[in-house]
Amino acid sequence: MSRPVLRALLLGAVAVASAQGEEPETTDSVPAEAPAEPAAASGEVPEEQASPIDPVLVASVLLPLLIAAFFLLRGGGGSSGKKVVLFGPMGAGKTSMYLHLRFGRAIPSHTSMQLTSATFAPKCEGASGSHKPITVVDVPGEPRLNYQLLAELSSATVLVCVLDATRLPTHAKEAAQVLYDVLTHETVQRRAPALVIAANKSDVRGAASPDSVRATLETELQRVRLARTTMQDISGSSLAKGSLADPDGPDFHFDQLRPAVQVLPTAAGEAPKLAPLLTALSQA
Ligand SMILES: Nc1nc2c(ncn2[C@@H]2O[C@H](COP(=O)(O)OP(=O)(O)OP(=O)(O)O)[C@@H](O)[C@H]2O)c(=O)[nH]1
Ligand SMILES: [Mg+2]
Repeated sequence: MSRPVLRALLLGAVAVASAQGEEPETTDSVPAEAPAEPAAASGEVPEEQASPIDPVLVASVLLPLLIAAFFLLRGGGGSSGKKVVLFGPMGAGKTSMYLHLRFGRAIPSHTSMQLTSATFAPKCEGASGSHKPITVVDVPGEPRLNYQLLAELSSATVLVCVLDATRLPTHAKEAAQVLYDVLTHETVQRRAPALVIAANKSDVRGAASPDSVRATLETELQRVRLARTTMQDISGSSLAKGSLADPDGPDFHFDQLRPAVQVLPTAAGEAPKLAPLLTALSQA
């Protein structure tokens, strides 16, 4: 994100500098019929021949721009600009995941009633490579707070839909509702951020496999699609051809989405089972 800002700052600096270097044609021009200045008659150098650049003005404009550019080049924003948004049904393990990535260990959590966000270098024992700072947003699963999720979409780089793989039938239904809202959102269709499905609580015996999570979610998303598009037909809304919101398209499958969707088994409390998620986040 810093590159366009930096480019804008430097262009601004160049524009200011060149504007200061230009001849002040409009303000100082003298009409052809104007009488000659007395100074010219007396042989003195005319005032307007001197440089029109005011060094103090130029310095006062350029200095703040150059300082800002310096800090941006150093990465003074403290973040690579990557923003990861954790969302999904209540009790799936989003806050547990957020806390583990932030503090590097399992920390007990309970239902969230407000969004949490911070920029940090994620910690996860056993995850390979160094991890640059990223912004992680933990959105509560409470459906009444869905508007908070939608507000995050326009700046998200990676969307992580977390669900409880030990409660697949319920969680797939709930996740499909929110995934439909996300995938049909205008900004997501336009920007196409990466999507990861975290089949969480894979440490528990009987947790559904990633393949099963993928297939169940696809079925539920197709159901939500049919229900919602029928409602849209009744309300007369226009439908984007070929998108998830288009009921005439083929049955929904994640492999219709670009970039490719990953479904990963995770366990928020166990570093080795969180490491693949961190790898996916750093590659996205
Ligand atoms: N066994 C197991 N339990 C987990 C895991 N992740 C979270 N939990 C537990 O599941 C419960 C809910 O976890 P949270 O992280 O609070 O869930 P959440 O998704 O943030 O829920 P909301 O804030 O309500 O949306 C807590 O008791 C966690 O300890 C996991 O991977 N394995
Ligand atoms: Mg939470």
